[in-house]
Amino acid sequence: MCDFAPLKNDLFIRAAFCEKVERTPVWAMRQAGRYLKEFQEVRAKHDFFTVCRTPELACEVTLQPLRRMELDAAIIFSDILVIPQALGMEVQMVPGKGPVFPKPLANPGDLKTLNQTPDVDKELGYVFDAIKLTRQKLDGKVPLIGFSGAPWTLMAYMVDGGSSATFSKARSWLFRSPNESKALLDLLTDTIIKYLVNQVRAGAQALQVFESHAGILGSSTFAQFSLPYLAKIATQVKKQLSDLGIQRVPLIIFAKGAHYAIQELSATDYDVISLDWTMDVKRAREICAKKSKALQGNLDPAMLYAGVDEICSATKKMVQDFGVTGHIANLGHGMYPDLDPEHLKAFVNSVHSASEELINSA
Ligand code: 1CP
Repeated sequence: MCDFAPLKNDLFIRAAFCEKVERTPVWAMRQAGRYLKEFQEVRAKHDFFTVCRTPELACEVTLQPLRRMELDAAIIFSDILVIPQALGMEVQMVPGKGPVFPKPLANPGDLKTLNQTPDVDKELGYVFDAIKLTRQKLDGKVPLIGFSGAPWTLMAYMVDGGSSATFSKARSWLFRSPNESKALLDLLTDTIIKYLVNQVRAGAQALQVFESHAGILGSSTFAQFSLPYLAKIATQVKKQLSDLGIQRVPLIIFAKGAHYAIQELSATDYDVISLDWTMDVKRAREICAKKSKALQGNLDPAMLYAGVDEICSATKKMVQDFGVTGHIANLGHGMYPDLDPEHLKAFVNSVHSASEELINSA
């Protein structure tokens, strides 16, 4: 591992491990992205995956939101779909449409077209290089988060071939071809474990796993096709990092829409359970406090369309609902492209002021 500057602001790490903080740390999913005009300027010159694959560009867009506001963490700029690419699939990012797979997995027979033994260091080395460069440039300002898509969410894109409201093709696999689905989920899980461990070896100081499409699975389908893989990722990443003698890093799970699984998720090795805005904070707190898990979230991103005064009062209420121990403030999902950066800034500043007020009044 490289030598990097010590952390000047470790609020995020302390909150993730439920340690004492002097204010609540805050960051936003998709804090780098299209709502920033400086990001759009980079994107006007370079294709989406060129930005991901060029460490100087990925580093630059990672740092852009930190120049505008007092965020307590950075997240490396990349995409969850770099894993299907590493397994040999083509993915295009079509402006206005999102990700498109020209040749999705049409039937389970297509599994044999995937690279079963991907060389993660070779195929995804550009992500590790971007992480190293960004750690250097951050110079200890805030921690750098690495991430991956979760197996089910990646399978959903690989089978449906792009965004979908229902991911009905991928869901049909789960019921018509459960064994082949599990073979695909196993391949993804093993690849994700290597990918996340190597992100930490490169310099990532926390990891988030995005199960963005948990909500379209029912609780028993989730229990069969998502949870075991999520659990294995956390256990194995922790074990392998410990075997390598690397200091523990917080692991965050964001299973969007998985209301029914908060209890089960709190029994895995993740340190932080990330809530979307539809989830009940009080209930999640009760469940997770028993397991000493921290929570992340969960302001409705659409709240940032409101005026600054409304944003401040909603944020204050959110900070009070979660309490100041074991809470990382975030939105309940990513920033939308047409949100005003100044409104995100109002959210960030309100988290800081409301949590300081709460701590000082205690
Ligand atoms: O043309 C563009 O610039 C595309 C916009 C864009 C951006 C800015 C995409 C396409 N991906 C990203 C970056 C990205 N994606 C990050 C960057 C780091 C940061 O948070 O600042 C991260 C963490 C992701 C993760 C990601 N990609 C997820 C999980 C988070 C979530 O939103 O649930 C998912 C589902 C994707 C797939 C994807 N990539 C891009 C889009 C528009 C989508 C979503 C497609 C869909 O809605 O189904």
